Parts: sequence; C-alpha cells; structure tokens
Amino acid sequence: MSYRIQSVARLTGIAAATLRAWERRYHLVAPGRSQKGYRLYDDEDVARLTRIKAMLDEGLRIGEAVERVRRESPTLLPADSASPQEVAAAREGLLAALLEMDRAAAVRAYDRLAFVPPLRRLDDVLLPLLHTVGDLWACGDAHVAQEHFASAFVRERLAALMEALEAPGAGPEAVCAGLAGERHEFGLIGAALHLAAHGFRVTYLGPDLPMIDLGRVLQGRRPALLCVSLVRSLTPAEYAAAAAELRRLAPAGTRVVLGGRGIPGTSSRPDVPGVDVCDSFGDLLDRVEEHAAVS
Ligand code: B12
Repeated sequence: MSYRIQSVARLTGIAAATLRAWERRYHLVAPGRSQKGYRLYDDEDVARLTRIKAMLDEGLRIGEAVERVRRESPTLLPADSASPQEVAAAREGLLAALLEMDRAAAVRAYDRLAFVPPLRRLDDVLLPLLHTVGDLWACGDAHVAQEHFASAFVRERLAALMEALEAPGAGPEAVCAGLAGERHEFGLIGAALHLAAHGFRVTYLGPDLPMIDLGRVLQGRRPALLCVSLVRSLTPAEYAAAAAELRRLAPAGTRVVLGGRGIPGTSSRPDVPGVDVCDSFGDLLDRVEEHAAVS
C-alpha cells in the first residue's frame, strides 16, 4: 500500500517537514513519486519511521536511532561503506528487474540503495544503467518498450534526487538547458544534479530549447552559470556557431560551460573564447567551484 506524506505524518507522529528533512539528511527512506510528484511511502517506510519515532520517544538521539535502524535492516546497503562490487550487484539487480518490466522488483532493488549517497546513486547506478539499456537497445538485445520502461523509472528517481539535492538557500543560480534539436536529456539532468548538490540554485529548462528563448531567460535572470548539454554529435563548425551564439546571448557575468559526448574532440574543436568545455561532471565541478565559492 502507498501513503502520501500527510498520512505518514499522522501514522507515525512525525511532522511532514521533519520527514522531508530526514529524507535529505539521512536517506533513511526513499519514497517514490505519484504522477503529480507527491511523495509515496510504502509499508516498509512507515514501519521504519515508526521504529525511529519509538526510539526517539525512548530518549535516543536521531543519529543513534538511524544507525540502529540501519543495523536492523541488513538488506539495505550501508551509506558510505558499500563497496563498488555491492553497488554494481544492486545495479545489475535493478537492470534485470527493469528489463523484465517488473516495477515492484525494480523498486525493491533500488530501495536496497536507499542509504547510498544520492550522487553515488546517480553516477554509479542510474546513469550507467541508462548507458547499458541504451547499448542493449542499440544492438537489438532490448526492445523499445523495455528501454522506455527503464528510462521512465530512472527519470522518476532522478526527479526525487533533484528534490533531495536542491540547495535550500540562496546559492548562485545555474541555468541548465539543451539546445533546439537536442532531445537527449539525461546527461543534462546529471549535470543539474551535480550543480544542485554543490550549492547552485538550479533553473532546469530541459532539452530542445530554442536559442531565442534561452537568450530571454539569460538576459532576464543574469545567472552565474549557463550549463548546456550537447549529446547529439555536432561538426566542429556547428559546435563553434552554437558556442559563439551562447556566449553572445549570455550576460558578461554569466559563465558558460558545455559538456556532453556530442562536442567534437580536442583535436578538431575550435576554441571559442569565454566558453569552457567540461569532459565530465568532476571536471565541471572543478571549474565552477571557485565561482560557487565567491558568488
Ligand atoms: C535514449 C537515447 C535516445 C533517446 C533520448 C531520450 C531522452 N529523453 O533522453 C532518443 C530516441 C530521443 C534519441 C535520439 C537520437 N539519438 Co540517441 N541515444 C540514446 C541512448 C540509447 C541513451 C542516451 C542516454 O540517456 N545515455 C545515458 C546518459 C547519461 O549519457 P549521455 O547522454 O551520453 O551523457 C553522458 C555524457 O555525454 C556526459 N554529459 C552529457 N551532458 C553533459 C553536460 C555537461 C555539462 C557535462 C559535464 C557532461 C555531460 O555525461 C553523461 C554521463 O556520462 C544513446 C546510447 C547510449 N548507450 O548512451 C544514444 C545516442 C546518444 N544517440 C545517438 C544518436 C545518433 C541519436 C539520433 C541522432 C539518431 C538516432 N540514431 O536515433 C537521435 C537524435 C535526437 C536528437 N535530435 O537529439 C548517438 C549519439 C552519437 C554521438 N554523439 O556521437 C548515441 C550515442 C547512440 C549511438 N551509439 O550512436 N536517442
């Protein structure tokens, strides 16, 4: 059975705001989402939260109670000590469930990762899984419905991660977008999640955005950062034109960073002044860190 947050608050005696804060801080439960985006808790989540509340009422501190519940739930992977092999095994379990199009099994497999930190779930589970499903689909070993089912499941989890990672305060703004004609969206979401986790206030505009509309947003909001994902291959000339146009549209104080496998390699890529190309999310964070710290 699934429950909305107000029902869980009533059932457990824990205020809804506290439930949201604990989810962000301790990753104790990872509720799914309804179509309208509401959190949906299952019976196991409610049981785990009820147990925590009982321990708090007995006088335990929240950190102690969380640790104790983790010890009592051996099927859940521990937060920081999960080995690469354990995470890979959980990912394989999730992949198998998704290819079977078995939602309940996929939810169970993903829940095993509830204590693994969100960015690790993103980089070591969800995005590699999309690559694998994509490769299977491309070579005919998975059909379109399986690929769509897996992508939809991952999209739901990424939306939940975005909420968990969103910077609550007033960090510098990052506008994230894909250009007109670009339909690949998951790399962009990955970049947005990394930026959110590192203190940026992300304005996520999604893929396939006409330049003129992006220009309006940039002039109106004057963000600290414009982050664009280019996955569909561009020729060096197409790349140079797009990068120069982005630089022209962005206000002088807006840093422009691009990433994605559609960008030509360094040997053929024209240098566009005022535009940084990042090879990976790690590279993106290295480049913007200084900016985030001073803004
Ligand atoms: C699903 C998919 C689609 C879906 C996209 C759905 C969606 N909502 O996203 C649809 C069906 C729309 C599609 C269409 C096309 N696709 Co397609 N697609 C894929 C597939 C199978 C998976 C893409 C994916 O989500 N991967 C997972 C994500 C996380 O990987 P990613 O997007 O590459 O992002 C990574 C990096 O590029 C980088 N990154 C991305 N953005 C950014 C941004 C920053 C700032 C940074 C730092 C890093 C970064 O980090 C990410 C993590 O590693 C891949 C093959 C694959 N196995 O990946 C092909 C693939 C991306 N598609 C490809 C192609 C050619 C196309 C089409 C042109 C034609 C076609 N063959 O169907 C059209 C073009 C559509 C368009 N106009 O954009 C090629 C791209 C080739 C290239 N760039 O050299 C690929 C690689 C398939 C292939 N092997 O040929 N596609």
